Amino acid sequence: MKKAPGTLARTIAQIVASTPVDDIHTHLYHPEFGELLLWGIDDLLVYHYLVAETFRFTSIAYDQFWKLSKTEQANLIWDELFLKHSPISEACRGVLTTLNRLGLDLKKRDLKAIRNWFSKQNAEDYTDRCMELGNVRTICMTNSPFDDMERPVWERGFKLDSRFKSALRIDPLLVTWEQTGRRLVQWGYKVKPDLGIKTISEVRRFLADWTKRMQARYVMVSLAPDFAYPDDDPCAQLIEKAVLPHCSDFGIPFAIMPGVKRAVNPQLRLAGDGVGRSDLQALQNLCAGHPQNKFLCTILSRENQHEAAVLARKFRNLHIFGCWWFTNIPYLVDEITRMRLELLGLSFTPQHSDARVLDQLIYKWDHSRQVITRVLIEKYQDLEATGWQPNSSEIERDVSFLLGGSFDAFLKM
Ligand code: RAT
Ligand code: ZN
Repeated sequence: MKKAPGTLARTIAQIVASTPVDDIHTHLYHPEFGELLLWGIDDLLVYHYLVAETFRFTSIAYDQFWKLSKTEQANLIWDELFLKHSPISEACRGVLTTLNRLGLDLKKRDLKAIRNWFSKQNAEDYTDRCMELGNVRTICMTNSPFDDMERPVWERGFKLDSRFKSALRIDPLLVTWEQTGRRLVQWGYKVKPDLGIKTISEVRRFLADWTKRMQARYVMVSLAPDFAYPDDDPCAQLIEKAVLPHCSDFGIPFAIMPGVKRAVNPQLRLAGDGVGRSDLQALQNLCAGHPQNKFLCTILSRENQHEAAVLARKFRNLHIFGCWWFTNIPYLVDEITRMRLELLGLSFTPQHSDARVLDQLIYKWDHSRQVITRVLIEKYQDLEATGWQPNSSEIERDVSFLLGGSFDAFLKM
């Protein structure tokens, strides 16, 4: 029997909305981590994406802004981005989607009343609420032994809630080896600047200790656009001699995130990073030269997206994920997801939230699901036009593969 027009689209929309997602890269923490877990209206407003946007409208000196309290910064951001201009950017819209889905009244534009509502929430229950509203099943944290607030929590030990997964972040180890080597010495690892055999084995001991302590699902680094591999610099040498053997020993992927130009404008602090096009020859060399290793990759520049998807066609030890940071805007999520589906079928992970503030789970997933739905409707309609009729259990299977299953299968591969 022929389906009524619109049925397929409705089925897909309903399935995407109701399928829980495994969020594979965030900057969120379990409430056990105390102040490291950010949530609530002021943290939503001082999100570094919004800080960068605010400086486009105000002439306040950078120093003066940083001297303000969090509430004062939030007030200024609310004023400039929400009251004096319409909050059209993706990051602004995100705050509104979040508040709206929480049931707050936006018509009054009353920041005080919103703050008042948040003051009645507590971190544990609010975590459940945000995960429920975002329909998020698991949250993968970004865990750094180099973070002085985070390290003691791991050293003390705690029982991790099974909804929270961890990933070991090692930027300082690879990007600023000299300083980091000195820290490793302080922590009892016998390393020297030269990267000789003894040093490499101590770096591996460090990676093993932290992978075990965190039960890390993968090891992760963000890299500058000029990252080259192979190379003589400490970053490439450490990857080759310590990180890759470590990952293959533990059977976990190495996630590389190329394309970030750190501190393009240092006065903006966390908001001051930029983007550049990467030479993906390095990624090709990694995948081709280390077939026993698995690589996860998300790339910051739009210009690299097509080449990355083609590389994933060539190397099954490469799993492409997410529309990262500056590419997480509906316009580019649409383009990138469409292109990846056309080149890779379902063998990638379309999105991660990169949420830094718990509440952002709501909007990041709401907005991403909207785009994924739109693209999938078109793709399944194209199938239908050939006479192949996708049924709802097949669509459910596919969507759950996209929202975490494909990543899981890659981890188990
Ligand atoms: O998206 C972000 O919040 C960035 O500041 C970065 O944290 C980025 O996602 C990263 O993981 O380096
Ligand atoms: Zn991130």
